[in-house]
Amino acid sequence: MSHVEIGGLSGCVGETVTIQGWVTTTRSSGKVAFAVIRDGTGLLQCVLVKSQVAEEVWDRFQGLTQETSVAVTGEVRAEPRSPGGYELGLTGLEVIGESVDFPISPKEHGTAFLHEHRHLWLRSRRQVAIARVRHEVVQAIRDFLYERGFVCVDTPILTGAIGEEAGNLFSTEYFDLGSAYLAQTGQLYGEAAAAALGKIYCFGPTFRAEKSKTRRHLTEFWMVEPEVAWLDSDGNMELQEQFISYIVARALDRRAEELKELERDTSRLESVTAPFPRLSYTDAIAYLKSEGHDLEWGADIGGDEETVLASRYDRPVFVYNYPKAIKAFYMKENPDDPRTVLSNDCLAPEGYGEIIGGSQREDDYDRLLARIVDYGLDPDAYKWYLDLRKYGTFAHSGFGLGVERTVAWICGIPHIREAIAFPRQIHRLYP
Ligand code: NSS
Repeated sequence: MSHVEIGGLSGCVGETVTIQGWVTTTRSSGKVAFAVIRDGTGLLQCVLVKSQVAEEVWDRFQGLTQETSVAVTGEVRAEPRSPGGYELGLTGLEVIGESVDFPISPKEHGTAFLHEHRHLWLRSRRQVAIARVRHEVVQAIRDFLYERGFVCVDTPILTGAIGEEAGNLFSTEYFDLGSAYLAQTGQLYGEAAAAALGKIYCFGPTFRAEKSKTRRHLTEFWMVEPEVAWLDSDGNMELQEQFISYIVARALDRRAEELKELERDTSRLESVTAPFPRLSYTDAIAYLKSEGHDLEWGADIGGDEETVLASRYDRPVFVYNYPKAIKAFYMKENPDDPRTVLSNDCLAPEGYGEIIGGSQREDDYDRLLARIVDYGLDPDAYKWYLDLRKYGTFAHSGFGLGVERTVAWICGIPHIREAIAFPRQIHRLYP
């Protein structure tokens, strides 16, 4: 007799094994009883025949409730009609931990209630499916970059200067050195590392004190940020479309079961292949105006407008070369139109909006210094960053892909907060 995982039962048909897990559902006819057990690797139906087991095992079985943790022993049988394809002819049952009145029953619960019980809600089938898709996305990100020779460089979370914009910083006291900020991005450090290693990426949690309560915003989210020396803005978009296509293909290939559990229309993902359509900001504004949207050149493109633009295509679309005034200080001025910068957003279809922001970086010392001053930032805090333009400046570009937005899109879930195990939002710090 041995302890095995449900996911590993294929080699155990005919053997007697013990499985440890949690009870999801039970039913009994009086003579035969069933329980579905899950252990994180799969689901297993256990069958118990009253006349064939000791009385105390039968009685204990009748007392099982949702989420009781158990060790079940029995013979493994192939059973194509069962979830997972196997069944356990139960002969032994040990209750490890009771579960009285588990708060999340199969009936419908409100969103607020579910989020209050996020630590338990994670066990539900949909949430498990989302977690597995997320895991695949993260692994695909790392594999793609590894295969292409990118070096992972971990950048600091406590930082001394603003990375992205002043409006949504979290700050904390830092000993005698004044304020430290939780990183909004690892990019600036990534640029330094790109000068050492050529192609790098950083991948970690990033923080934005977003006051907005939209379905696309978290205050803590995970971002992967590749940074590449000697790459221009066009090459940057090519890298992005290959990256996204690879991630989506991996999820389709390896997480088909989970996407089915989530009832995702995967035909909408199958069309996600490079190249992606490209639309200049100027053309995007012209199109939106022609569709009756009330916005002028220079305005930011909001979530609703992103949805309108993206819904024209069956795959993500790039909007490139935004006005300088609405973008971050580090983006390179467009030599063909100095009102704009060499930047791009990548908008996912089906209303998911911006999943990537990227740009070519300003590589001229004087221009960058002027931008830093223009944005009201303290040049002293960026002395090290300016050094990158002083000692062997180099054309370089990079981008940041938001993991939760990407996962929400691939899973087809309406709100980003289910794409991370414990979401942090303006009104949520518990659990
Ligand atoms: O602000 S970004 O557009 N760009 C950067 O941070 C650059 N420093 C990236 C770079 O070039 N290395 O954010 C990038 C992505 C954006 O497209 C979203 O997918 C995601 O990060 N993002 C967010 N996800 C969830 N919640 C919030 N608040 C959020 N903000 C950005």
